[in-house]
Amino acid sequence: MDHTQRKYSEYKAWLQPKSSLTPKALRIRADFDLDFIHQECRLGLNRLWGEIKESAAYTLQLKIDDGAHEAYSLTPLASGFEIAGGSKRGLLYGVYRFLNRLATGESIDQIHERSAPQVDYRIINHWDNMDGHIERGYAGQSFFFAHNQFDYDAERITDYARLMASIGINGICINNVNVNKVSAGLIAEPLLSDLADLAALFRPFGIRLMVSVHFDAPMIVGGLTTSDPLDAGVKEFWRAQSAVVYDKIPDFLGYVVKADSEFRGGPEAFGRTQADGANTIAAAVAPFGGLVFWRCFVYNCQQDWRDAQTDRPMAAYKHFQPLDGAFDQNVILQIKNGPVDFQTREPVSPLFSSLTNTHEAIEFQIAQEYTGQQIDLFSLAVQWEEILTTEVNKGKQLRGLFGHEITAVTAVTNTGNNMNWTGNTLAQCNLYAFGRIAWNPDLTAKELIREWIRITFETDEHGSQTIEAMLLQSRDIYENYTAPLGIGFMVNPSNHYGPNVDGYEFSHWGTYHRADFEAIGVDRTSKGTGFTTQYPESLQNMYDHIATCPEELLLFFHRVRYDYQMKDGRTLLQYIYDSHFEGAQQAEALLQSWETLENRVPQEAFYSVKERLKRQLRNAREWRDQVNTYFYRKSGIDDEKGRQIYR
Ligand code: GCV
Repeated sequence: MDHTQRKYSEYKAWLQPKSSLTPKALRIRADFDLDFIHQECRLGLNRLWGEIKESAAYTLQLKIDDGAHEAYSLTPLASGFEIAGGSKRGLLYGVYRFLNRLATGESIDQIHERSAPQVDYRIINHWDNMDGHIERGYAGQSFFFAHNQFDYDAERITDYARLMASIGINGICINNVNVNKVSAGLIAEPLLSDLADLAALFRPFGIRLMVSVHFDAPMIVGGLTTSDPLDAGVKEFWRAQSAVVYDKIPDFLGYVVKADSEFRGGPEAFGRTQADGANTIAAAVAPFGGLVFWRCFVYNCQQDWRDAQTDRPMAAYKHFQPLDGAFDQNVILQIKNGPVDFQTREPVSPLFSSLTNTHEAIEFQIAQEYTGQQIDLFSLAVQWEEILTTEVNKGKQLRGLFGHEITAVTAVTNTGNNMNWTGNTLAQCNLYAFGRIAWNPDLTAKELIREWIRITFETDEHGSQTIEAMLLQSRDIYENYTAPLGIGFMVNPSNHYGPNVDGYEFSHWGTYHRADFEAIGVDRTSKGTGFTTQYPESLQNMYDHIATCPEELLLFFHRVRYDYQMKDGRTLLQYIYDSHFEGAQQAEALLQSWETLENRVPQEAFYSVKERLKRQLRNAREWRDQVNTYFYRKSGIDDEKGRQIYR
């Protein structure tokens, strides 16, 4: 990347210079041994205010106090300001938070905050392959790898590390969970030394690296004839190889493992349990304080569509719930937020309410695989707020498990080597929001979106209100024109963008809507596949009964006739027609709103977002017409309002 690119405003993301702020003359003083943080603070103030004017009359004091490890406090004093952290990392977070609050336009003396994260591990997962291609990547190629080796620009990595640390991220897994023969070698030389060099760039920012490992590494890397986790040679391989890794990178965070999933090897291939597999690897990293993030995305991806008994959302619970309590202390089960796969609308995975003796990580997807691929606008903060405030047990919300059962928050990132990191500049908001909710799940979508707009753009009232309204509505709009009421999928197979109502209907992936001439959906109640029985009783009852099931999840839980009367009196079919017509209209309104922002946001961002909103509109119309025509052809029932449905 050349230096002219770094000048683009979108590259700076939420760490923007500001011309409208009033600088304050001050002197920064730091305790002994805080040079790096001092330098970050100075750099940040210079960015916001221009060159700092020194004044002995006002002191910005940076210090370590006796607070919790990652906690910080921001306190205005009589003639100065104090940023304190429970450790260097806590102090660094305090400095970034202070700078971000200044960037929103707050004056120093209004800034008063004490904060500590609710979970210890806040992690970004890259699905970067070593050939440079990113699985489900919508923002270019990897900025870590190319041509099956490390290939990065150290300055960009430093900028990335700062961006991530500024929102509280403390762990990054750099490679795809679908590990291949090349990336399996990341835990051995010669790649390991390169990994150590990369880890050194992240270290000052308090970010520890992880890699995804291949379950069959004992065979691929170690040359053994088995990967059976109970085999003595296999255990020794993991122990010895991990010792080599930790010798090179003492603060290495650990491994992510996708096993027995989508054609990956795993313990079940050897007649062993998920716990046998996870514990063998965990035992190898335990002496070094390492962790194993063991993914629960385990299901039969070779299902016969004729088989109506097997119900994919039930799979993770079936594999893992019976093993509650059987995992070692340094194993964290990494569970996708929903039981299927990052759809526009799903219930919360029943594993969260049913594992009580196991460390859990919730896995979100910032990459918009099924939610518009960073072309269509989709504010994930809105979706995450709903997920986090969903009741999971006896009135307790999912976010109430943070810091207890849930000890880590992870997400598949939406970044790549595009100059603006995320392809769509507005998708930076999702990355920002992720870090912030991982730190504090009580933040609302509205707060997060506002904060992001204020630190990212220097625009007028109309500009910020327009962007805020667009982002806040974006999730409902996308949902309106795509698959209705939690039914999911209906996307083009493989690339997962654009409509294809029956695209997955006769495939082996276990994702069926089973629409016929009078009804649609899978009965997942206790009288159907039994999926609802995986929830605590009160939730089971709520989901079981069509009258109490949240309407937005109607087609996730129930098989419903097209003439079923919705709460507002419309039939299900009419609801589908209406929401699709409305969604396409709303997509048009998004474009019109954005067009009013010319000269109110940086030019590159204006044109690139506009281009994407045009593509979104084409996509929305295609979804509207394909979905409406599909249901018209199935049901033979006209739209009550006589709008155009193609025959
Ligand atoms: C990395 C979905 C995606 C896959 C992904 C998988 C996973 O199936 O389509 O690309 O693989 O999830 O989360 O492991």
